[in-house]
Amino acid sequence: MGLSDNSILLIGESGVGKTHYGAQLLNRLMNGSGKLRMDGAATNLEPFQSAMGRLNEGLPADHTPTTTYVDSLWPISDEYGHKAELVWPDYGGEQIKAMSSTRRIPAAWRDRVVASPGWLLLVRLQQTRMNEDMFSRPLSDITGASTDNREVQVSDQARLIELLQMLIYVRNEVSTKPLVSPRLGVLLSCWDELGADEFERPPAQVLERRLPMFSNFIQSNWADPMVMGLSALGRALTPDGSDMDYIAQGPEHFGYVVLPDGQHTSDLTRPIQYLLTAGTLNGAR
Ligand SMILES: Nc1nc2c(ncn2[C@@H]2O[C@H](COP(=O)(O)OP(=O)(O)OP(=O)(O)O)[C@@H](O)[C@H]2O)c(=O)[nH]1
Ligand SMILES: [Mg+2]
Repeated sequence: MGLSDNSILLIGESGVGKTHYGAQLLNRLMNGSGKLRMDGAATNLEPFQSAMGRLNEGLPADHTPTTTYVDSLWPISDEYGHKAELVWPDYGGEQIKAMSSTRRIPAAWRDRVVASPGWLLLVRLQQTRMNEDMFSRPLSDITGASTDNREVQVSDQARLIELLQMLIYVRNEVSTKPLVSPRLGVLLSCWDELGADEFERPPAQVLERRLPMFSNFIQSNWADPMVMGLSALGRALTPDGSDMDYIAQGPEHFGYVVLPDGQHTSDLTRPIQYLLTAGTLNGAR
């Protein structure tokens, strides 16, 4: 069995929170209070360690350089002693946007897409625009509104759908039935940025409200897509001044995951546990 059997393909454009989640997740794994914990020596921790250092000072970490790609190897085990080797990447999110806009997938990415049994897509709703299109208004309203030479942009929902379609295509999944493999998880990141009316809702409902076309796409193409919420930090941090609570209590006391039923838990390992459960972790093979 290759290591890649337990890799998670973490997919997220720039600024969605990949690095901060990685740092907080690593911290939780090492503290061992969640469903999954570190079980052995992890390697390639540099990108996350520097982010953890910043969080310890109550400050946010930096944007990851565009060309960076690092795979960190984390040997983990669950509460029943099942072991897995998690391959957790950190990279500049522009690589994802470039794939969408050029419709080209670099060879290294292609291998990851083909090999990984689980895809975890991070979407930050605050960063996605809901364009007016024929799904939100009658077509006649829209075509009447603006006229000549308008720049046509693909909506954020359409871009996310195209991205997943490209990845499915590369993987050569030709079945007409909803996909069972790869498993798909959608994590709505920076959940703390949502308004009070959405904060307590189940994540799948929020996704359906905000990105209805994308939500339909994943529900009809995957047999059992997971949708969860994530606030890796629990609140916003700013580079202008240290968050004193972070310094006093430590970053491990902040951050939560919103489970499919809308419940909040401080166990940041839950989305990973969920994605791996159908694979090797529970001894299915
Ligand atoms: N409010 C809030 N902000 C967050 C959270 N997680 C990350 N952020 C902020 O979101 C911004 C982007 O987070 P990163 O983790 O750097 O995003 P990334 O996906 O690694 O981005 P690239 O490195 O550019 O690919 C940073 O300014 C963080 O402070 C969160 O849970 N809540
Ligand atoms: Mg980053």
